[in-house]
Amino acid sequence: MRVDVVSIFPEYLAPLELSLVGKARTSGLLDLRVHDLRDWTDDRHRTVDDTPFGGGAGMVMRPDVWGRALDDVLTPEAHLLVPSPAGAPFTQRTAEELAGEQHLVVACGRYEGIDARVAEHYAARARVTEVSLGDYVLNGGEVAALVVVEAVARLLPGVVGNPESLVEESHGAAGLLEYPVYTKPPSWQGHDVPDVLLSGHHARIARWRRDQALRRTAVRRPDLLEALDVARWDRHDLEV
Ligand code: 6GU
Repeated sequence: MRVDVVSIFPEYLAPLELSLVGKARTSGLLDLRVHDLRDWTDDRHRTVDDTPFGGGAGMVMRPDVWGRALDDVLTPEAHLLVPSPAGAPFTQRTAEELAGEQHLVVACGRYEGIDARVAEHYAARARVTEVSLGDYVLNGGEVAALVVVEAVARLLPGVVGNPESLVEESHGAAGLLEYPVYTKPPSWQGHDVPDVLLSGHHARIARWRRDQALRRTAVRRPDLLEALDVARWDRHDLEV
């Protein structure tokens, strides 16, 4: 997969050289290129923003600068992602869909955002999706670019060593939060690992994990439980 990230702070994307994503790049599974938006400015001050029409606080990123950048970076296959607190929620489902793309371009806005004509203009030429990480405000799209690239890259074949790690996780196929996990030592600071996990009883362990996942989800994310397919519940799920 090819990914281009355009930002006025390309150094913000440095963590993508580390860990699994870094390895995916050096092994050739991920062709990730980070660009400085100011390379497409044409004035001495390398200006990327201006005051908003209609008034108000803050600055808006200029469409002409973004236009030159995106004309250079977009390919006919590209899917353009624009991080924004006003975007559609970025979920595991979004990551799964994007993992099937050949080319992603992430346009990181700063200030009050990018002139709205940019998304409108490129929607005629490419798929354009505005994505939000959640209901809070960040200073710009760079952190979202980190999130999107990591969430998508780990779904590419060969990036995660053991593909089984991908199936049983929070927000995975079951639609539940993950159950709690434990390792050695069996007793630490007076806290003991639940006996069932030391029992070697695989069916009981699976039952316990399912119950824990359900309880956690009911307490922390009741919205996820409501969205669950009732047909996939079993009799034991409904016991208290
Ligand atoms: Cl994608 N961008 C910004 N600036 N703020 C956000 C966000 C994105 N998602 C949540 N808050």
